[in-house]
Amino acid sequence: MSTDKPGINTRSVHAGAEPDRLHGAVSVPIYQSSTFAFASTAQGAARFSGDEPGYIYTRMGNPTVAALEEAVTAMEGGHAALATSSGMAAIATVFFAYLEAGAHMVGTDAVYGPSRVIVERHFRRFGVQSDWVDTSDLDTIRAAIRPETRMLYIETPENPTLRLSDLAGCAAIAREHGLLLVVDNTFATPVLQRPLEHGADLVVHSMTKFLNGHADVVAGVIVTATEEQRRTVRDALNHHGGCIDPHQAWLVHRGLKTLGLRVAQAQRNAVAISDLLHEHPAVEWVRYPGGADFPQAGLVEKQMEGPGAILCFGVRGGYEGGRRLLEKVTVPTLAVSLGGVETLIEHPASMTHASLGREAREEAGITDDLIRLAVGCEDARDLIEDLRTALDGLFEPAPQEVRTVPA
Ligand code: LCS
Repeated sequence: MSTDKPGINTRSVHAGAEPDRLHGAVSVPIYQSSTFAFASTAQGAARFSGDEPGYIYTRMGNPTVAALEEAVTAMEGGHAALATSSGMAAIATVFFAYLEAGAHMVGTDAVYGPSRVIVERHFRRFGVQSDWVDTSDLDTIRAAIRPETRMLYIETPENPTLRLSDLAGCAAIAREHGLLLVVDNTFATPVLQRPLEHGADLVVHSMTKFLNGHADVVAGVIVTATEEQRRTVRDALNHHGGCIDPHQAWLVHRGLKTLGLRVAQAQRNAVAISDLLHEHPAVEWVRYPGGADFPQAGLVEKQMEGPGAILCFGVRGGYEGGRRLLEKVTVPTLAVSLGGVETLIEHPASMTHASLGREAREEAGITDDLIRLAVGCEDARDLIEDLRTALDGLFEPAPQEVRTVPA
């Protein structure tokens, strides 16, 4: 690319996508090979020692994977990126790389359930301690830090509560206490938020979500800010083994090229849906970073380029009302996951965040009535009409309450 400062869409389309040198293919070839031939024993040894660049074995690197990694690096403004077999593989690899026996970490309490459970249940067996707190409050973070704290792990916006943490504030605390600041940027995507620009050390994503965008691949990525971090994470990933398959990497890279378009359309839809939910009498509460009543609007302004495409809300009748709504809508699909072209609706307390347990959910504000709506790229008109009909229907008696009049 000849432009000095290409925009985010130019980066997503062109970074890592040079026409191939052999035939000029415009789409990056899929190098579906587990291993790469050496011209000589000397070359094999030189590749292993690092004296000669080049590919060895796909767990340690692959040209199709490298093209995707280059695109993500450019979009996040990082030093390097390492693609993984899932978002959880990315998160587990970061914990594996940086947490040792006796270490302590502080994390956001309302994170994607397994991101917390892996530490509380599994890393704990190896002597890692953790505290999961409301990271939207900087004093709460400070109070949780101990001499042995090594990492501050945040999700902003949080899954599923959509609360935000102040990236620059967290980075300042991390610097002051010598902690590694890791940010899960899955909900915002680099189109709306680039945590490294605010002082984060590492960014992780579930690329299963917006980056791929088509609900057909499970993948993740770790973005580093420095070469030293790249080496540490690369070493952990090589040994931990959560590498991505080249064909999956190619699919994600294809999806990534339309990330900006998809986020813009989904976000427009989410704004329209937020307006409907705010005015509909069957809705008790709504939380959306683009809503006029969003309590952290200043933070959206400060660190995000838009409110995103995910919202959560509760309806009249609590959990039971929500259950009925989930089964009434016809355009959104009742399914977990998010960030695809299709709108998905789910109930976190019984689904994505069930593994946290009731106590942790209540502390984190993941109430039983919370419905998560991950808005896709359909026409707003159709989403609105469908949701309005389903919400209107909540005022009708539930089917089991309907009494038939005997003839
Ligand atoms: N980080 C966030 C913020 C997530 O939402 C997820 C998955 C992960 C990491 C893990 O990524 P994966 O291994 O699935 O690629 N979130 C899901 C969700 O909310 N519904 O289903 C999966």
